[in-house]
Amino acid sequence: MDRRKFLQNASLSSLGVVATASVVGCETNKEGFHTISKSNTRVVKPIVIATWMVPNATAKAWEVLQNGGSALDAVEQGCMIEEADLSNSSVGKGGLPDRDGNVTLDACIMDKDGNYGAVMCVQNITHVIAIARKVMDVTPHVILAGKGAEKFGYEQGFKKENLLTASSKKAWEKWKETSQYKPIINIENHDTIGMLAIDKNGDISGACTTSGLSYKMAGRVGDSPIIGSGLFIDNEIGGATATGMGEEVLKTVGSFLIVELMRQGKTPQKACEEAVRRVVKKSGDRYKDFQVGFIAMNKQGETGAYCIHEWFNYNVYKQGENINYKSEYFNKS
Ligand code: SD4
Repeated sequence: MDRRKFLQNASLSSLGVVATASVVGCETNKEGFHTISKSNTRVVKPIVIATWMVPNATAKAWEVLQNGGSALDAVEQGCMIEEADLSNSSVGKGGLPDRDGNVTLDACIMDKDGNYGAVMCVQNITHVIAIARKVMDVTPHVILAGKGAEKFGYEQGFKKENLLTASSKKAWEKWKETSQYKPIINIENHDTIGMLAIDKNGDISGACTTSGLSYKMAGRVGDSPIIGSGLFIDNEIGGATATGMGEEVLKTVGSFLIVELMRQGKTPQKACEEAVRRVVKKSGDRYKDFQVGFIAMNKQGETGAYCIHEWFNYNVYKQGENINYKSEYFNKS
């Protein structure tokens, strides 16, 4: 896909709504897509939405949903595509390391019943999203960190791997020449994947996986694995997920905020805009130097996205089309 071929989101954000109807129920339209109707809107489903240009990941999630899989399986398998993609230097194997040269990964997953699993600061295992799912499914806990999470991963059958690829190692060695820590908007933070899906039953789940900010301090954890910050799902309302400077998302509990704003009646688009404005307001002038982007989807299948600086983009897969959209943004100066 041509990276420059973006579509503007604003006018398209509610394309999930395809017709109006006064009935409430579930049926199949003439294209074979299942629809739900709530109050007087009818919504096409399934739908997948993910941060950044990750068409292979959304395609995988879509395939799972089309085969009748759950939103939970879809987001897990979709995220695993990026974790295994060595060209994505913000996620999984091939992720850029911390200052000491160690690749440390964060991930979380949340299901329709409000269950949550997360791992943080995990080394030597590629598919941390799948470990997060195991934390949710088979432990009495919600979060496992560091060595404990890694040990749990091996116990669950995950294999040990060197996550530092030759090109990431080269980039880190170059960085060490100056050792200057200065995240660059849309470059250094690019491609953390946050994904939301709504399945044929109308249930929503989400997942988020990242290697975090490159050249971070050892032990640093961002927003991505933290419930309510990097991801939040409420199956009554919808879900939201974040990308960009985790420290700033954490301070506003951005994803939870968006879901609560949707609960109060805001569209996903308006809720994302409000969350970005909160991040900006809290930061004083600092927002000029960092990016934060949110995506959201409500129970009706409407989607939204907003960010601070231009060039955040996201993929939506629905009605058989996998499209990358350019997000609306705050800083027009
Ligand atoms: C973090 N939010 O660790 C992540 C980084 C990110 O795209 O989203 N990169 O702060």
